[in-house]
Amino acid sequence: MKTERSLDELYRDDPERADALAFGRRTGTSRRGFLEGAGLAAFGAAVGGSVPFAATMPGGLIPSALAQVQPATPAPTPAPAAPERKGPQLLNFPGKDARLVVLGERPLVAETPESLLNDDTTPTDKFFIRNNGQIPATTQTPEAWKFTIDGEVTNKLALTVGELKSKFKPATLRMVLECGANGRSFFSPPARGIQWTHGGVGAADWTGVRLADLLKAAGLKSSAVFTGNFGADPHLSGEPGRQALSRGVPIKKAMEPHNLIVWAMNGKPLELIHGFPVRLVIPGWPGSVSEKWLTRIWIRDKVHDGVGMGGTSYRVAIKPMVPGDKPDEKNFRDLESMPVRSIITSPANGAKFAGNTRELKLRGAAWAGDHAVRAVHVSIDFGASWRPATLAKPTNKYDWTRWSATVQLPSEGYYEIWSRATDARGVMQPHVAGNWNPQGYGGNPMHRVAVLVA
Ligand SMILES: Nc1nc2c(c(=O)[nH]1)N[C@H]1C(S)=C(S)[C@@H](COP(=O)(O)O)O[C@H]1N2
Ligand SMILES: [Mo]
Repeated sequence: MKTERSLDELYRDDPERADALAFGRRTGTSRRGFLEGAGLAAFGAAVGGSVPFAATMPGGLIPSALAQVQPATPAPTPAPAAPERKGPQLLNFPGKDARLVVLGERPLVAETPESLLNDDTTPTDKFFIRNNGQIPATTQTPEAWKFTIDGEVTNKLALTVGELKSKFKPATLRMVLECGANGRSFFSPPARGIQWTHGGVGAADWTGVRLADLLKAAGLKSSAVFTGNFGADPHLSGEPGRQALSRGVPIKKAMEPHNLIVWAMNGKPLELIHGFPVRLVIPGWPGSVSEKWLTRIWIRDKVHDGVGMGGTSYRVAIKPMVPGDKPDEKNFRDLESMPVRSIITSPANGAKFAGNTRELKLRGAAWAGDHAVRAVHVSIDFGASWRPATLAKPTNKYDWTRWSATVQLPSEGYYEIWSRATDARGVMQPHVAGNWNPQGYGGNPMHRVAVLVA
């Protein structure tokens, strides 16, 4: 086999052609689909080790070792002749870990590499950031910050944070907050928007008052249908009165006892970037319903129609659509519960181990929106065999499930570790992001990390 470029350059520039070279796919012939012969040698050279489970390595799948560096946005066409290797842009933000990856600068968006999510509770400095507008300036003392609950209520509430803290009973819960578009980068053809991998997620200890207690105090009328959540962040354009994001949930979801209006994250006052002085945390659903810098909850008599509702925003296809097709808006429904997902948080993708290593200890997390996690399985042979991981008990509903497993390696070489979670209903993570939709919601393929034992 003649390679004009190294296999990893080829994978970066033209994954399909690289797969064809490595896996011996030829136009018009049925491909073998497995790594053999010259392709195996070239692949081994590119990743720096032999592939013990080459016999079960499927074609058509970019090896994880070569798929690490993804451009933030789909490459422009035509591709430049000699693209320079661009690593991820790292975050430089006060109070934040400098290894977070910037996915957008205006508005500021950053995700957490999976290996930084190895703590049972995600430290605030490692927690992902998702803004849709500007970061508001808050000069007020938090206690004086006012928010209202109005609309279809019998007793409109206007509360300061001071009153919220003194008049209602607080609760602290460890709960997952996950961006609705987590996993978007795995869609093919690429979906529009911020290209999240698996890192738009974290599980923090949230302290606040139950939203249901406040809604009861406000007295919901029988006409109450939906919440409309509003925050103080100015729109990117700076136009006064224009919302950056204003989503909501049906009253039934709003009344669940885990929803909180929080002022503390991991035992400290909320950081400004996470919604200081108060935000909603409505777990299990797209993070966008957890309004930061909360100013108002407008109880609506119909489905809320704020910024980020309707169209194809935070919505998935009801009937599967042809990937890349123009959407028919009537074929969409709101994404409610987030899908089941697992991540491997140790070892990190690209980790190298001494050649005599024959046992690896794995750690990770799994969660499934409104559902519990029933099982997590891991594979080191490209999915030919799976073994169950040990699950730790979540601290409460909407906490993630931490998992661990030990795997034995037959020899040195290149391995991919795959993790796959199953929710309480028996729904499993797929190999690839399915149910394509233009803005890429619901993409939850298995997580894969590459390790080299050499
Ligand atoms: N006011 C306001 N609230 C918001 C947003 C926003 O842009 N403005 N972004 C939402 C989205 S899309 C997500 S995923 C979460 C992210 O919360 P974090 O930045 O604290 O991680 O906040 C949500 N709340
Ligand atoms: Mo989000």
